[in-house]
Amino acid sequence: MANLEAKHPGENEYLQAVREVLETIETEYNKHPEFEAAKIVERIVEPDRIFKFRVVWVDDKGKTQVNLGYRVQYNAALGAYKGGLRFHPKVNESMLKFLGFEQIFKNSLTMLPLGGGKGGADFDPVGKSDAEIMRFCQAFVYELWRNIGPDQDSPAGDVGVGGREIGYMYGMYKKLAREHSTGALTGKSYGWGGSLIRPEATGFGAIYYVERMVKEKKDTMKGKRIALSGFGNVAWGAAIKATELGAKVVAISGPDGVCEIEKGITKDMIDYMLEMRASNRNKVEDMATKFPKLAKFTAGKKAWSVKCDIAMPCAFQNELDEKDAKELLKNGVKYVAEVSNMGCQPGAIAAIQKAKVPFGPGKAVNAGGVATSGLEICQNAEHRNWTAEEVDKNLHTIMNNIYDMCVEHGKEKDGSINYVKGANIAGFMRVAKAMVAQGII
Ligand code: 2IT
Repeated sequence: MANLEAKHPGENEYLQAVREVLETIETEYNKHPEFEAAKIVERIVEPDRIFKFRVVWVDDKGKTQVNLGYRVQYNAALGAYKGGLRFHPKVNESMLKFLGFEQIFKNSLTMLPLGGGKGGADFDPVGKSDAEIMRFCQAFVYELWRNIGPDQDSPAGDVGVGGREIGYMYGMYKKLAREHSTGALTGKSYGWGGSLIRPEATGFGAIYYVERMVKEKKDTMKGKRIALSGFGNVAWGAAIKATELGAKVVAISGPDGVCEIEKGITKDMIDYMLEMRASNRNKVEDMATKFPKLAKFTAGKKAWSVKCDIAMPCAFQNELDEKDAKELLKNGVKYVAEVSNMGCQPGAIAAIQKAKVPFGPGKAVNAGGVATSGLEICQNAEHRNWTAEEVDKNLHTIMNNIYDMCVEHGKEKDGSINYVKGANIAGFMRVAKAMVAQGII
């Protein structure tokens, strides 16, 4: 860590993600002299390569705009690079390196042949018109297309990139590459290469994992109060499945504040989340404006201020801090599951674990998204569409398997389960063994 800090000063998100993994795998790692001999840790913490490029486009007023685009190809021991694209004004190399690093282990946990990667741009979709989004996406792919492909690197969505953006990028990719029906990008819409259930997959997978955490305590999802942060694709999928299982989503949030939904979110409200995202306004207050009798908006508050049994950060890294964790614990939270990548700060995780409240880490809980991207690539390769039931069944099996691996590697002497340690060790071992077997490259 000292070497890395000296080499990459100020890359805080990246250093945070690496530290968490190294701390939890250390004991297990030291049992394997072959890892040390092949310098697996020193190799795995550095990306294979990073593409960094200028993206130039013209806005609706005819003005030239310049952004920075990136693709971090992190580790290909298990397969072609795979991971989302994030469009957000705060995107920088450190953020994408942390996300790419996490993606290696997450993809490993799915047991699919997926390497780790991530990318994006410092482009802010908030307030942009549809035409501006299209021009930006086209300009982004114009630069990146030679470095992606189903057997090379397959991007998908992340914060700020959903079905619409993938559509524009895929259209441009096909035009340039003259390739069709490919898994060069995933998260495509159904009908032209997309997989059913991919939009729901991150949220569904997260709830499948949480259901196992709840069952582990001989408890039930029925009637549980769930607080979700955000109102994007991930929170949307989680809200659908949680409601289906009889739980009550009592809070969603946005950068502007929180909407408290005392009676639990309804189907109409879940559907409206999609419109809120498509509007590019990024305001959760819109839910309370549309459903004034059901949702109460409070400006400046987080979802964690609402009393809940299960807290699920679904928005952005480091969104839940130690103070939030203490507030949740004071209000009797029973389970915390990170759905955003690195959604909880280290102090928050420590406080939750110290209180013996089960804590599920993002790289395990949210792996259903990339897993279903992997299933989309399978469908593209065999020129076939699976039914929603087939995809969902595969997703559920993968999430159960991930849960089992986390328990196997995370069981402590006192019988409690350290899901963070379990996920990191299980994810790491598969990659490390593959790297040793494939030689010094
Ligand atoms: O963080 C993630 O796993 C994603 N944004 C999805 C990546 C993917 O390739 O589906």
